Amino acid sequence: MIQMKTELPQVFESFAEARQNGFLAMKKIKDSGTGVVGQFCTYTPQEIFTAAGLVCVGLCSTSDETIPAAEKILPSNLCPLIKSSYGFAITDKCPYMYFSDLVVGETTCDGKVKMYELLAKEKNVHILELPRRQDTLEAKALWRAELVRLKERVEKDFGVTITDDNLRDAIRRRNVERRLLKELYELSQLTPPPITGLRQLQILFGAQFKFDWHEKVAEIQRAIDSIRAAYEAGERPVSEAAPRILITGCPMGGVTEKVIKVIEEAGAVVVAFENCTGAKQMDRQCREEGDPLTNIADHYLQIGCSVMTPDNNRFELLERLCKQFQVDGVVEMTLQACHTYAVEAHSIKAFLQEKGMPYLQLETDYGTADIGQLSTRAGAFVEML
Ligand code: BJ8
Repeated sequence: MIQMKTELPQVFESFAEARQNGFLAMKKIKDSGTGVVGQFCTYTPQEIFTAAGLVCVGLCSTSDETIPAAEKILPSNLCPLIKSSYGFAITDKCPYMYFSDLVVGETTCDGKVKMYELLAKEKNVHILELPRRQDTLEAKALWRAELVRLKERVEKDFGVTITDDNLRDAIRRRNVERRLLKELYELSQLTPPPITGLRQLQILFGAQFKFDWHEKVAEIQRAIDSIRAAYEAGERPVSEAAPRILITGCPMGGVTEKVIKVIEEAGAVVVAFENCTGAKQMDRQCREEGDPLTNIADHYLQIGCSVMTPDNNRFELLERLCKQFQVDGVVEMTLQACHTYAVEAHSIKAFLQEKGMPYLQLETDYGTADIGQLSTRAGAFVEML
């Protein structure tokens, strides 16, 4: 087991603490009269809400607490992320969902799209039509038009006007966050890395529940400084011999931290996250010069995800991160019944094997019953690296 000794500044709370503290902050935001937008997906262009003076919060749920309630309506053989998120909406158990004045979803996977139709009976929902192609002029034009439609909806619902200057400022702010979070996770390029994968995930996951931009960037900067200082002072929380793992696949956080735990308990260390909790969001900067809405549209449309066809950007990022972080093996986490990631896993495996990169796919759900089995498979994988 890898020991973590580095003293952690505030942004390094546990998942539960990060969400809990975020709830309190969200209550204050609502009390102050600020509007809140809930989002489910990395394709959601946060800059539009920031430009409108709104706060946006991630609604993807990460526990099985509300799945039984959701299964009264949704089929049980559906992705746990969808069931859990819907369950939190209908039971009012997620304060973020409860406080959201507008919920934005995209036409990503079929399960989410149909869930949003049901959610629209409970909440004020706006659906963005996300193209499945990233490289055609038609797809780019459709996506930009969808962002115009979203901007107009936000202006109408919240009684605000969003100017180009507002959008430019929002891009600049979000770029600062991306740059800092990237700087933070790139610390794990070091050998040995200065933090465990679990800690890295906690930072990346926790950062989304910091709603004051100035406080958030200051906290991330403090985190970077303290990790660097501890490392320079000789702290080595991870063994130099620990095999270096990259995580890809479905979004992670909350209960799925079990996947990181079994890998690190087997003696390896997770150095990079290619998935939506990690590099996928932070790797690129949004262009700041030129038409801001076109820049935002172009930026988000290029995110690699298995809902795209072809999904070249995911493969490109994966290959680049493997080299950059000197990865010894890739673990893909797929959630049960996530067809797009499960089918694409075949191509990812072939792609990596061609490059001589060991690969393991772990399918899981939001329960804890499979921890023993995950542990056995992760242990065998780490042993052969
Ligand atoms: S950009 S990964 S957040 S779509 S809900 S696809 S797990 S069956 S979350 Fe996603 Fe946006 Fe892509 Fe990221 Fe599968 Fe479940 Fe669908 Fe899911």
